[in-house]
Amino acid sequence: MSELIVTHRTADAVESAAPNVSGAGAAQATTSGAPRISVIVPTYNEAANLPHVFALMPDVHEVIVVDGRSTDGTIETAKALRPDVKIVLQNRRGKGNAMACGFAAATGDILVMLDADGSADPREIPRFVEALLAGAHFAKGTRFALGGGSNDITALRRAGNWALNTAANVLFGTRYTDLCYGYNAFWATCLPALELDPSGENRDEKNWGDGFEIETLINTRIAKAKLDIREVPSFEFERIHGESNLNTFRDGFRVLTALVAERVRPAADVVIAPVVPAVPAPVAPVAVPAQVDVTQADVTQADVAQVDVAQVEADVVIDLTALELRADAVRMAS
Ligand SMILES: Nc1nc2c(ncn2[C@@H]2O[C@H](COP(=O)(O)OP(=O)(O)OP(=O)(O)O)[C@@H](O)[C@H]2O)c(=O)[nH]1
Ligand SMILES: [Mg+2]
Repeated sequence: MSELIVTHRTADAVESAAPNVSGAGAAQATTSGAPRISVIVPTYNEAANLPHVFALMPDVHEVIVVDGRSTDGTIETAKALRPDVKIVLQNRRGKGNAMACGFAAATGDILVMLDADGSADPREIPRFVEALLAGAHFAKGTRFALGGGSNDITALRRAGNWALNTAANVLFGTRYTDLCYGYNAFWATCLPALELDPSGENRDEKNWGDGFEIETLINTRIAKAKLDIREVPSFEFERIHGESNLNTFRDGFRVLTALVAERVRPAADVVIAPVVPAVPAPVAPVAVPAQVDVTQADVTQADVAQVDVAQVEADVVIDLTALELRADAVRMAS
């Protein structure tokens, strides 16, 4: 299982002070207790790649596969690999529509966007969660920061991404380094600011926003809502099996169009409450070794209740399930 280096405890629930907050999940900016993580995985003929992707998945609240009428047994493979997987059938075409349908079906506090082709490493999920627990609304993956990288991107796509990224930063006052990268995570409370529309009858076509421009729509709408954005270094691997669905010029043009359209489109009429960074609660100190590896099997609530979080916070390596136990213990202690 992947490990999460805990530097922050989950925040207590906070009520939004904003009068015109609306939409699902808008009542509070963060969650009480350990956050539930929903991983949304869009799939179009990814049966051969799912064994690799699922094998690296950390312990999460739910994995949602949003399928776009695959013909290679993607859905059956997903169910066989992970009986608890949630399958969502998108109602139109395109990755953007798949993501909107997946977000709408998610029940977690944190939504993680994860490609199914083996290019995104699920073991990086804790990094994204950590940025969100530290106070970000939106944790944006980047291949162009220290610790990130790619062995998939071509020189042409790198140049195109750079140009579009620069345009986005000029138009929206952002400091993104990797506009066209789809590995991101955000608090579910931010969904109203994204104004995605997964409604409507089944149709074998795309609406505007249903294609690969989805990431640009999310990045720009998050910026327009003035939310807290933090970049997270990420390494992109080569697609393992199958063909890319992205067309460099056609989809690059959709991204450019999205930048212009979003610049003139007003921001969503919602206010998303700030994320309260997790802070340590006062508990009785105990002596702890400099480096403690904690696994789910090792941790009991009684153990956790005695730990001086402030003292060991930087040194404790703990997995996601243990984080949940710790949050319970903190609530019991306070
Ligand atoms: N449900 C659904 N998923 C899609 C659709 N198009 C692409 N995907 C998925 O979205 C993810 C990203 O698509 P890719 O084809 O890998 O495109 P990309 O990663 O942007 O481009 P590459 O760098 O060339 O791989 C993959 O998991 C695809 O299976 C679609 O129309 N519907
Ligand atoms: Mg890909």
